[in-house]
Amino acid sequence: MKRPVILFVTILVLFVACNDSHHKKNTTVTKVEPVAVQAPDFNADSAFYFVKAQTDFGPRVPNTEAHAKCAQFLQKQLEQYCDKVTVQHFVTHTYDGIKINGKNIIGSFFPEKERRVLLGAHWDSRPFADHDPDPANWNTPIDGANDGASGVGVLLEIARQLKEKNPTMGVDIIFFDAEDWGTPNSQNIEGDWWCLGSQHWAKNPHVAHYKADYGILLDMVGASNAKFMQEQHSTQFAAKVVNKVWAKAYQLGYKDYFLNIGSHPIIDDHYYVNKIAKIPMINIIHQDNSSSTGFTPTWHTLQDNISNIDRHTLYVVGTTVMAVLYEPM
Ligand code: AHN
Ligand code: ZN
Repeated sequence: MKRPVILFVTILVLFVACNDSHHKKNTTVTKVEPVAVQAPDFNADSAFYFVKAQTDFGPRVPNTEAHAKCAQFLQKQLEQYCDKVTVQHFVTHTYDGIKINGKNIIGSFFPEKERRVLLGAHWDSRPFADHDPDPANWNTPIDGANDGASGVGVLLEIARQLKEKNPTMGVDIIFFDAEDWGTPNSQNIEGDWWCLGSQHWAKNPHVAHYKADYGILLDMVGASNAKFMQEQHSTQFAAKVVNKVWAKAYQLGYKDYFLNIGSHPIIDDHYYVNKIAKIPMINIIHQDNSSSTGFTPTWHTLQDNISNIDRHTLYVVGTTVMAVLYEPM
């Protein structure tokens, strides 16, 4: 080689070597820093598919064929992802005297571990659209895309992710049945008629002496621009869990969804889990103080269908819950 070429090659080798050592140094520095376990990426399309798969069965009203078929679907999905699946059958009756066959469907990761988190949503849908603007629909069952299916869809996607990348603690995903056969506003009937599945489970957990460190319930987590306020029973029973989840959402940039304001108490599945099973469980629920029902305008109407589900809201909720699961307890 001629001298200028040798010089050029020498410079090039030196440059590459220097650059490489610089690179290595950087890598080493990153490695010694304490790195939090990275949560896997929540897939919003997959979650949306899980919501639609449920509404495609039609309204999941207890004692109907759609309800039975959807139960099979949910059980099969959880069997693909979880270490153990338990289907808890129960018989109860509704405020209007109908005997129903209910199923709480539970998927567990690491059932042997003592430190656990309980995640829940209800999988049934309301038998009557009693808040529909058209009175002709007041006895028609609803799809419950948001009211029911959205929470279940997010949790199925979380189950799929947990199988791929195990968390350190045990996790139980519970799909409560018969949440939504509660008394219509128009009728003044006393009694605990909402949340029949969670009431049954709280009195008879699927595992004797079941305990969990904390719980998170998802209810109506699929509408566009959803607003999650700090629901009063959640802060009353599980303030630490509320703070943990809202802080994580803030850190992830979701302050427009998770508002730092309190809101009125809701009787929902988490209420009975707190009250009866004594597990501190919060409710991530979309409340809307500008509407007369306290919920979205589609609540308990025929408009609660798949066309009103927004993938991004599913993503925000799923990403937040998973980030909480993958951070140290
Ligand atoms: C009451 O209206 C008392 N509870 C609402 C719980 C609920 C119904 N969540 C979804 N649908
Ligand atoms: Zn409902």
